[in-house]
Amino acid sequence: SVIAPGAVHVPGWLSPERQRELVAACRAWARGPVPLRHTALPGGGVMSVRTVCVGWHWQPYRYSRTADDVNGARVAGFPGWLVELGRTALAAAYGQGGGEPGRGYTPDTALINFYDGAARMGMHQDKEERSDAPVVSLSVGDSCVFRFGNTRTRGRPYTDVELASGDLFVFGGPSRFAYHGVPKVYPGTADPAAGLSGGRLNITLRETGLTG
Ligand code: MD3
Ligand code: FE
Repeated sequence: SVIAPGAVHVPGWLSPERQRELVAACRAWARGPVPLRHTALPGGGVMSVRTVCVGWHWQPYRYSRTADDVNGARVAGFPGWLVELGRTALAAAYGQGGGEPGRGYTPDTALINFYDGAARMGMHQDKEERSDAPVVSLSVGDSCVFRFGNTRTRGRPYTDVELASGDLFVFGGPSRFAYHGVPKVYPGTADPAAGLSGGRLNITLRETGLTG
């Protein structure tokens, strides 16, 4: 369903098999070359979510190829099957045109966030990318409240949407630079078939617009 212009929610898009494959891939990335960890913030705090990146490493507030704020290692390469998954997701949300005729979607980074029952993500915009290509979000495991706001302030007006295991959400066009966050996770709501024993996994695919 369309939540706002360019923001499309497709509940249950990932099959249980696809969810298990994603969980397995994320487990492997979480072990290295850069480990899953709480991202350190410039003010001295840490995010409650744990994150690992593929393709490009995100740290507040830039992308690099090496995880200079973690262990200095070069991040894992972005696999071709994840590009294909991104394109299929875009087609499912926007239709076969992909929303942007004449231009292929080629995500080159994935941010993988793991939420335990207490983890949250405050309202923020994603502005580090040098591209206005859509962001593809895939959820696995426990359900959560996803808060989708506006492009001007982190406060109201916003819309709360429940995201469950297997859901696809695409944010393009005017929604690409909207404030958004995750104010609550519902522990114990995951479908065991997804292969996660607890918590919530969110994978976002993006085009950084960077080269090198
Ligand atoms: C709307 N992640 O990684 S996914 C993030 O569930 C992030 O882990 C949340 O916000 C999560 O930056 C929300 C949905 C999402 C992701 C990126 C967006 C919505 C977005 C970028 C622009 C607009
Ligand atoms: Fe975000």
